[in-house]
Formats: sequence, structure tokens, C-alpha cells
Amino acid sequence: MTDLTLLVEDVGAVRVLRLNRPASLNSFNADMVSALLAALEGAAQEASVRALVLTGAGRGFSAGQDLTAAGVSDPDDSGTEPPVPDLQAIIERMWAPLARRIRSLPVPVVAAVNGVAAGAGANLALNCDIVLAARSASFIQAFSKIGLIPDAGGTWLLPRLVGRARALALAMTGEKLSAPEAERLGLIWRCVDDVALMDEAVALATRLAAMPTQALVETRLAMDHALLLDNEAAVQAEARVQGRLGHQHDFVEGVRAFLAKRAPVFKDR
Ligand code: T3D
Repeated sequence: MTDLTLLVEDVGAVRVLRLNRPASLNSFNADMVSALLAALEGAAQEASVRALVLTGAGRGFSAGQDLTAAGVSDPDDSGTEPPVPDLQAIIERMWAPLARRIRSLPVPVVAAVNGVAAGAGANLALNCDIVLAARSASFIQAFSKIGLIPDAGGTWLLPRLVGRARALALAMTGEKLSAPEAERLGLIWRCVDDVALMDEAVALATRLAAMPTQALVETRLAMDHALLLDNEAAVQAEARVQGRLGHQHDFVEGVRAFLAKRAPVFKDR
């Protein structure tokens, strides 16, 4: 399936979604939000999809909100100020659902950050389970430069990924962080040579696709949830999740395959 603003391709059990507005560094207008939400929903519904890669076309991953479509315009000739956009409504319609859907997908999600990732574009990538980036890519919490705070889950994610001191400095200064530096700080998993990015991302997603999907997704949910719990509550929550997973085919298959010294065939999703 091809949409003007989003390219969709399947590589085996891996669905690759490519943001496709390269002239504006894949900044998001309403069409691209709708296309991405629909594609995420499609991937969630299709049992043959066992992992997802999110990347961008051209030299950028995403520059966040398309500022030409942000609803801000100049005063008219008489100096009358036009109405300002309702940002709360925009966030609730666009960025919150996108971030939420990525974090709740029933399959693992790999971001392949091919170039600059700015504003909510950066934070969409950081919502993915594993973030790979091209060595030449960069991350910018651009919000402060236009009088905003990090959104698309940025206020929750950034301190958890890199700690409060670095999170505040990145968000307040809006400084560009290179991919190697992002890796060093723990903002992302790894950066790789530019030419190798897509091969590495698809190979990683293919590996994840062959693994027990439910366990991977429950790992994401349990870790995110555990951040809100004390140790005892987290240990108890682990027991409940293991209790559920223990009734699944993939657990029995994994143990049987180990004991039989054969490769497991996982199929739960
Ligand atoms: O407003 C709301 O709805 C609230 C929601 C907010 C969520 C957010 O994401 S807020 C943050 C929005 N994003 C930004 O502020 C980033 C703006 N872009 C930049 O700062 C720079 O473009 C970059 C640092 C990302 C890259 O710089 P550079 O020098 O590599 O590229 P460039 O020349 O600035 O951009 C290339 C083209 O993309 C250029 O168009 P042109 O001149 O070739 O026709 C530029 O205008 C366009 N572009 C880049 N970012 C955006 C954009 N067009 C629209 N919206 C953008 N966000």
C-alpha cells in the first residue's frame, strides 16, 4: 500500500513505515498523522506483522509539527491579530494518539532514525522500543525555540532515558545532539553507519519478529509500569505477568525447544 505521505512495505514479517514528506524533512501535517495512525492500526490488526520499523524518506527522520500548518499567521493589514490555534486540541488529536499507539502496539517497534529528528518527530522516535540511528543523524528538542515544552511524551521519556539534568538541558537549550552523543548518553540504543541503517534496522526487526511477541510487548509494558512502582509492587506485577505468559504456547515451545536442542517456533502474538 502506498500513501502520498507514508510509504508502507513488508519485508517478511516486518512492516516498514516510511514518513514521506521529504521536502519539509517529514514534518507532520494532518494527512501524515492520519496515514500513520491508520498504518499503525493496520499493523496492530494484521497477525502476519510481527515487528515494525519506523523511518523517514530523504535526509530527515521528522522535523515534528509542520509549522506551515500550525495555524499561526501574521496580522492583517490593519494590524488585527488572527486567532491562535488551540494547541491542547492539536496535541490531543495528533501527538498524544501517535505516541500512545506506538507504545501500545502488540509488536516490537524499531525506529531507524535516518537524519534529523526534531520536536515531536524526535519524541516519536524515542517512543519506539529500540532506536537505531544513522551516524549522521541528530536529535533536537526544538520546542523551547518556539515557546513550547516537549510533547509526544517527551516530558515522561527524556528524564527516564537520560536523567533529569540532561533532559532539562536538552529541552531548555534545544541544542542539536549528534547520534553518537545520543548513544553515549543512553538516549538511543545504537548508531550505525549511514549506509547500513536500513539493513541493520530490518535485520534487528526480523530477529525480534521471530521471538515470542507477547513476551517482548509485556516486557515494554512491565518496564514502563515498574517505573511507577516500588520494588515489592514490581516483583508482584512480574509474577502476575509471568503467570499469564506461562499459559501461552510460546513459553511451552521455548522450553521444549531448549530441551530438545532445536530452534523454537514462536507464534503467539
Ligand atoms: O504547533 C503545534 O501544533 C504544537 C505541536 C508541536 C510539536 C512540535 O513538533 S514543535 C517543534 C516543531 N519543529 C521545529 O520547530 C523544527 C523546525 N525545523 C528546524 O529547526 C530545522 O528545519 C531543522 C533543525 C530540523 C533542520 O535544519 P536544516 O538546516 O537541516 O534544514 P532546513 O533548511 O531548516 O529545512 C529544510 C526544509 O524543511 C525547509 O524548507 P525549504 O526552505 O527548503 O522550502 C524548511 O522550512 C522545512 N522544514 C523544516 N522543519 C519544518 C519545515 N517545514 C515545516 N515545518 C517544520 N517543522
